Amino acid sequence: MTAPGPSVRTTCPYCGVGCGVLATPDGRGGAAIAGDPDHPANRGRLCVKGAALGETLSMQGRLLAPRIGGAEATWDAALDLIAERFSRTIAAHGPDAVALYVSGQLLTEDYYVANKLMKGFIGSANIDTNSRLCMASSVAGHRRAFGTDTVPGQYDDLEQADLVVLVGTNLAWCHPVLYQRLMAARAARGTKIVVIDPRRTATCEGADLHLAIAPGADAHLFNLLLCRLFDTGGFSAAFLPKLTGADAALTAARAARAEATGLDPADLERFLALWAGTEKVVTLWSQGINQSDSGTDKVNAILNCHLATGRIGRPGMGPFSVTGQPNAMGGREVGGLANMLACHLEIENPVHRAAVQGFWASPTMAERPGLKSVEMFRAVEAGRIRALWILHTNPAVSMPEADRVARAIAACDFAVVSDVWPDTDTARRAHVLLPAAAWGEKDGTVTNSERVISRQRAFLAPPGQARPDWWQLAQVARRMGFAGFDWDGPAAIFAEHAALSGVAGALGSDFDISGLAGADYDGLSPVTWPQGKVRRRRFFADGQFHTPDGRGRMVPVVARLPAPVPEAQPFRLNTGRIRDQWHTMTRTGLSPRLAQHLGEPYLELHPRDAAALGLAPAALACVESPQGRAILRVLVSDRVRPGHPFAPMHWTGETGPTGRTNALVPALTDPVSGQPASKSAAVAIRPLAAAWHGYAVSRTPLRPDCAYWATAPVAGGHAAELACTEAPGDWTALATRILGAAPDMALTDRARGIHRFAVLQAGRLSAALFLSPEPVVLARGHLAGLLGQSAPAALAGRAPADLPDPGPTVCACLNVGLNTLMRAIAAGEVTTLAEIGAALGAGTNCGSCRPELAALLDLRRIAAE
Ligand SMILES: Nc1nc2c(c(=O)[nH]1)N[C@H]1C(S)=C(S)[C@@H](COP(=O)(O)OP(=O)(O)OC[C@H]3O[C@@H](n4cnc5c(=O)[nH]c(N)nc54)[C@H](O)[C@@H]3O)O[C@H]1N2
Ligand SMILES: Nc1nc2c(c(=O)[nH]1)N[C@H]1C(S)=C(S)[C@@H](COP(=O)(O)OP(=O)(O)OC[C@H]3O[C@@H](n4cnc5c(=O)[nH]c(N)nc54)[C@H](O)[C@@H]3O)O[C@H]1N2
Ligand code: SF4
Ligand SMILES: [Mo]
Repeated sequence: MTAPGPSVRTTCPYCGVGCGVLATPDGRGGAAIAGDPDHPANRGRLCVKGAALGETLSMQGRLLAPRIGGAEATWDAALDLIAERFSRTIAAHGPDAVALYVSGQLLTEDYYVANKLMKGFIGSANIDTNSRLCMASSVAGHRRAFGTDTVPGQYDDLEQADLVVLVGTNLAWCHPVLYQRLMAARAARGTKIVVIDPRRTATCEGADLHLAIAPGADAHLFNLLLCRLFDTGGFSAAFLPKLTGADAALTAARAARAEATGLDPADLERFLALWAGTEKVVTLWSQGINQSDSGTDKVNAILNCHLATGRIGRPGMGPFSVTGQPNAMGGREVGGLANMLACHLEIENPVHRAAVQGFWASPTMAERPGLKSVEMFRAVEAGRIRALWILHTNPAVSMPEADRVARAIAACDFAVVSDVWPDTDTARRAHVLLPAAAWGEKDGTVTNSERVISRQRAFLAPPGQARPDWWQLAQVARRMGFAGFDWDGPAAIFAEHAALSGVAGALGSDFDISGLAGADYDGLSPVTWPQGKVRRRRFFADGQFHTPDGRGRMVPVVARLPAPVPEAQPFRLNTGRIRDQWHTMTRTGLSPRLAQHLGEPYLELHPRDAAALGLAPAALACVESPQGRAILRVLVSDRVRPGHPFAPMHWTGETGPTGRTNALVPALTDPVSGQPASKSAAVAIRPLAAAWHGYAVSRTPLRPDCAYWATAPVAGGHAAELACTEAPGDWTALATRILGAAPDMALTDRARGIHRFAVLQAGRLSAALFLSPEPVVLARGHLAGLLGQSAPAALAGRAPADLPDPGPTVCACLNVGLNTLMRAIAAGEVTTLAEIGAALGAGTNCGSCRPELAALLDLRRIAAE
């Protein structure tokens, strides 16, 4: 254990904003977390997830040693076995019979080693990454337009712009600190903000205009914009000579239809006029554009507008694809996608291949792109890939057709998983499990959305035998007999990567950080690339692109709409993120504070759909597609469009086995990028005929194995929501099974069909269960708070009269609940954000909940009108 120490400067392990964090170890395995005031991304700010990092450093349940076939093993035994099985498979079936599936959360150094091993030494490009599910369409769009995968701009462009268009992005929840910077700029200089999203998200609270676009119609919208720009003389006479393809792009754009966007003509007109009439415009997007079966075309439809007007690479203007994961950008730099090489070089280019092979002094070099993630897991299923190593990602949850992917992993001849937990849905299916050092225990670098490279630094010792991912990969490479994998630490790997980027820079690559090859790695301050012969903050204002003729390419985009939903699955399911959870919840899922915001897998459904389906608020819906099935809690809300419900992607076999959204999502991919369309699964919805609903709390983990269940951490224990379609013969036996112990107290209200049970230990409440024929209404926070208390009054299930139920948490930092806020608003005690902050504290710390607070005030205002 590390002694209480001085603060360590590191970088947040969550989103691509890449905030600097100051971590101060407490000497007991934990650390105090604060924003780094000197980091250029956040200047001391953190969002609620970043602020709660200290609560997620738990060691409980960590994978502490390698496991082979479920039994603990030594590192030597595990690494020898992997090397032997990989070598044997390659000898018998060729290099394409093995694969690595990696992650945009790996550090650049880990990623570099994985890519070098696979492409240069195994000689296959069967290395793909979860960035395929995330950024692939933007990468492909950038490469088509710019000749290279380059994000032209910087975060301060958002602060200098007069118009910021947020398309297919819920920035307020997914890139909260960047959103706060934008809101501050708006307050200071009146930036106009347009949000384009079929849903009315929290991001819309700070917008001047929300375009609730028909799902998938974005290319129509931006093609209409391109036409408007041309027709009003908006194409730049100075910039057009630097481009090719303008005529073809315009011709294709002429086919766009205003009706396809589903927008009110006046709103559409307002948007077109605003964009056309504002020089300083940033168009920022993420998964609402990328995750589509025509995502690459949508990206190019946006890029075309910025290219045609020359609004690119100058302060306050440009197209901006924000990365999701903390090192999605670093992964693109090392060439971690199956169709890239290294340092933005191209795998199909023989000169590029020869240069990289020469630098690596490697025996071979992959000559063609490898399998992209969906194809990769299909090849695993078909037995064409016989040895698979998954690092730092949880595809059994996050891939489309997730049930099928889970089965493929389980059936693979030899599956290795490197993770920090042994029980993830993916790890549970592996033959060999390798314990990885987690955030805070390892060193390396990450690159954020604006191309700033920052250090992650260790401030805790890795537990047990956990080792960093780069070390695991290098050890296997050495045991396979490969030279060039004997680094003594991440600094040496970074230096090699930087040196290789110099070779790439000489071949014309924009990614050149050779100036950092000899840098003081330990002391490295956040730095923007490129850092080679060229050093600059923005790209392309000069009209110099990385295409063969040096000109930027406008790509003709024929706007398509997603295929209509079939009659049998009449709803189009949109999926995505919630404010306080990260992906498959393996870290954020540990924090009671973060579980309070939205604690259960849910289906956001328009009131009209809910009424037609006979689904009341808080009922359970059974959602089905040809791929699979999920049961979700109904949240009735007019924030979604009719026919287009939304469900979060986060719940897993561990936290809510029937709430796994990707069980429903088909593996429909973009033909150019291979990125799956994760936002438009055709589904059928019907009410789940639940015989009873339940709510349980327990000091020990709950795995109740009911038709529907989902767990969440609470202070001092665990909670679970439950439901079943059949009434049990014996309620006490049911309670015993769910709580893992026979109840000491039981209370039955036969008239209402309500059963209450409590398990006591030494007179203190150790578990409780409420069962009811209707969704359980009780003060959950109050009940969970009684765990460990000597008050069996818990069975009342109601907060005492002098202690009003605060309701679901809105402000997670200061723990202010919805009921508390609504009471104060209804009483007229607070009428503005500032007054809420002053009276209740809500919204005054990280600010992530400010859009929701503003929405509550709006509700009140609308009700009063
Ligand atoms: N809290 C939190 N933050 C995160 C993450 C997390 O797990 N939790 N993950 C990080 C990662 S890896 C990523 S990639 C980013 C993702 O960040 P975002 O892309 O902002 O997040 P999503 O919720 O996936 O989707 C964004 C929006 O796209 C909208 N959308 C769906 N279909 C369409 C469409 O056809 N057109 C348009 N215009 N919009 C559409 C959805 O309604 C949704 O609001 O977030 C990062 N930040
Ligand atoms: N339906 C739907 N599906 C989606 C999306 C969507 O919007 N809708 N979004 C997609 C996107 S954009 C993304 S990025 C993916 C994300 O999906 P995943 O990458 O699958 O999700 P994570 O939960 O981030 O998985 C990270 C894993 O790494 C483990 N881990 C943590 N630290 C370490 C470490 O240091 N080393 C190692 N080896 N392991 C570690 C964690 O415990 C966890 O199991 O999901 C995609 N799937
Ligand atoms: S915005 Fe929040 S999650 Fe993203 S890097 Fe910053 S603190 Fe971390
Ligand atoms: Mo992502």
